[in-house]
Amino acid sequence: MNYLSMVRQILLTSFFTVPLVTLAEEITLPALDEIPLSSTVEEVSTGYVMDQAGVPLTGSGESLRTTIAPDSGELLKLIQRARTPSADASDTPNTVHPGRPVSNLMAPMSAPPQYSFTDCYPFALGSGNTFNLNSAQLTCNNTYSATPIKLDTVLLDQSVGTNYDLLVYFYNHDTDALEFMGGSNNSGNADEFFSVVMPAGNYILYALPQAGVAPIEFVIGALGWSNYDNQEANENISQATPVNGASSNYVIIGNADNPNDRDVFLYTAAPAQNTVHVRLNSGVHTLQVASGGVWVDIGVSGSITTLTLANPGDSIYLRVSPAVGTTVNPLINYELIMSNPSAALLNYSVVGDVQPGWFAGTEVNTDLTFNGTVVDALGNPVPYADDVILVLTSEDGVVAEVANVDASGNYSHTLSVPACSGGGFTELRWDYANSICWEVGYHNDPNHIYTFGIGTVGAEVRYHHICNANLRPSIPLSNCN
Ligand SMILES: [Ca+2]
Ligand SMILES: [Ca+2]
Ligand SMILES: [Ca+2]
Repeated sequence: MNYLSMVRQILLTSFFTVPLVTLAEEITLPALDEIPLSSTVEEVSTGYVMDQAGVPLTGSGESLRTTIAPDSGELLKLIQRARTPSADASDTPNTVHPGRPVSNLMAPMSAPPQYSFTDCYPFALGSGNTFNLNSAQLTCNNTYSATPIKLDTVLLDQSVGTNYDLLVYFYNHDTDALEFMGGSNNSGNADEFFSVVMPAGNYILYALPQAGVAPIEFVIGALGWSNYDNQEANENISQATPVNGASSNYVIIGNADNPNDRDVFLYTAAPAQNTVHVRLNSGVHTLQVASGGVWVDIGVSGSITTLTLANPGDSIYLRVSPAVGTTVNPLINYELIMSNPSAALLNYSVVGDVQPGWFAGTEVNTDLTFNGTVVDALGNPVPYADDVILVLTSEDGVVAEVANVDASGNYSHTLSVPACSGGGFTELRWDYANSICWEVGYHNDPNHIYTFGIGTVGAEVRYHHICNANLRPSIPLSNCN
């Protein structure tokens, strides 16, 4: 299909927030036939997610089927500029200067060349092109970035009866290939949004007509962001980053690269798992879960929330957004944990602070240290598990603490034993390491108990509380016991 023959009248107004650099070379793009669309919006389950008490999580948030809402200042500015044209470029933006050198001195030395494209209308990042057409026809739009960016593309304000879709391509300056990056194909005249991380270079945005009755009006344009995290782009459920509870547990470090940024994750539970532990650490981000067709806020930052799925192996969408009322700073990271529950402790040890090997059993003066790794039912480490309970008892009371578990599921946590008080008794103990006899003073009950486990579960184990020890070098091994 040669779409050029379809062009009858185009009234184009292009708005530049920064001047376009000199165009070094004009490229003729290949004809577009049967363009693949891969960005259909997924239908999310309308099932409910339950909290720990089994109560469905519900809220009055926005519907899941909307993509990013144009609610940021940046997008609103873009739309506003497009709505209030100040000049009429009248189909003349493609001035060709073959052979002229690139003069983009602001770009790094390694920046790819910037091109113009035959019958393609340029726009600067942060702006867009406004079209008013007499017939439904494909329009080509191009822009450029000297560095890799996350590109937020939009196709907005389609007139009644118009249905255009948005297609985004990267022009590969090394291979001359036009690489399809994705797009958006909402029905009717609904706005189209598509975000994608782009290499440095030239970007082509097509507005592809599906229906239209003159006058056909719409705006197409893009914003660019440099401070994106390695999870991008994942702005909505159709672009969700997949994570699989059967494979691993997750600690995601991310940021909000702009006020529109939404980081959406599709978590699929392992086949036998019907609970998911989630935790967001951040003072400037909000965590939500899709439940019953809306986004529902989850809990307090820094604490684990247990979500109960309707069925084992179900999938849920989780979304991190800039918190309402905060100023977006891409340099402030959040930490999102998604994991199976704790199921077992591996490689554990309990170590007293009396040199091991001196005496029989676990002997403690003031400190007892618990070590180990928390794993889920599949044997994967559970990051930041909050349910490893350590308990010890003595005549002076019970000490119970929750172990501090790190991102790798490991813990090394020391409990302080209540100091010796009241009565006691002494025994002679041979120190095999140093071949010498000690007179050891024990707390009056020699059989103190420690337990450890997940939740309150734990085997009872004895330890011996040493209050003091004095050398008795004159007593031989035969008498030292
Ligand atoms: Ca559409
Ligand atoms: Ca992000
Ligand atoms: Ca995102």
